[in-house]
Amino acid sequence: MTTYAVGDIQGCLKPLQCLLDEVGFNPSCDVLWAVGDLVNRGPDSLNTLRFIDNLDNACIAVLGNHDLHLLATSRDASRLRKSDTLLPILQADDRDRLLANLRQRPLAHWDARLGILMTHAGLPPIWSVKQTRKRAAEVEEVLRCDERLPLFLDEMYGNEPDRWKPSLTGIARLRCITNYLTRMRFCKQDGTLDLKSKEGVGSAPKGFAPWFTYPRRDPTTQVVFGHWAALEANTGVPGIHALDSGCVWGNSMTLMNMDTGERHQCHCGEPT
Ligand SMILES: [Mn+2]
Repeated sequence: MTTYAVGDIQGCLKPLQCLLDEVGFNPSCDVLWAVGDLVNRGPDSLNTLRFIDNLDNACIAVLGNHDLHLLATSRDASRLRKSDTLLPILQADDRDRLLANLRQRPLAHWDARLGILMTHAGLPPIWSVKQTRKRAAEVEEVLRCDERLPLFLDEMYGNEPDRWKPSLTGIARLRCITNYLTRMRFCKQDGTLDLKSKEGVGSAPKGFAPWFTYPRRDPTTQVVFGHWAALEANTGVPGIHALDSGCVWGNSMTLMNMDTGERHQCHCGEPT
């Protein structure tokens, strides 16, 4: 049994299948982790979602900001933006099943055997792994609750509050947790988020730094994450594994063997 992790797929099904073929992925004994943003911007989000669902227990995917955006557009299609490529999912015969399965997925996945935490954006330096899992579970509970989901989807957008406080309540608390786990890139030592800058580590606003450059609460814990294509799948920090290599932007997709650390890249999605 081998555990693999793949970066942001964003509807790029062909490179994903190419990588799985390359390593001889066997769903009856191997496991694929996906760091979230399964869908959007890329060419085939609908079949990507079907493919991931069909892997069943052989795939563990955490939710990214684009996956949450899909859930929000399914409630109100006027939220679709010009650059979104989500319409085929919303119009598919099996949309209800696909969206119901997506809602069940976690925001954080912890593997005690490997000592690795996976979230879409990373591990907030102000939180321990235990706190991160607990706070992720607060949002997961709402995603799975028919009564509470609509309000969350209506109110989840926004950059405020930009700093975690344990005293936060209600929708502000849920939005803040969601932003840390699905949108974080740069933050301050006290956890204050900057959610506007998207470029590489050199583009940090004054007083901010990439989240992974701060000492972490659990130094022996490894982290695997995506979301930040400008890092080109490299943080320079041992044990902090960035996997988004910007496949959807015409670059390669990255698959990592989490047991050996070996990385594979597929260039078949690149324009020829
Ligand atoms: Mn993302």
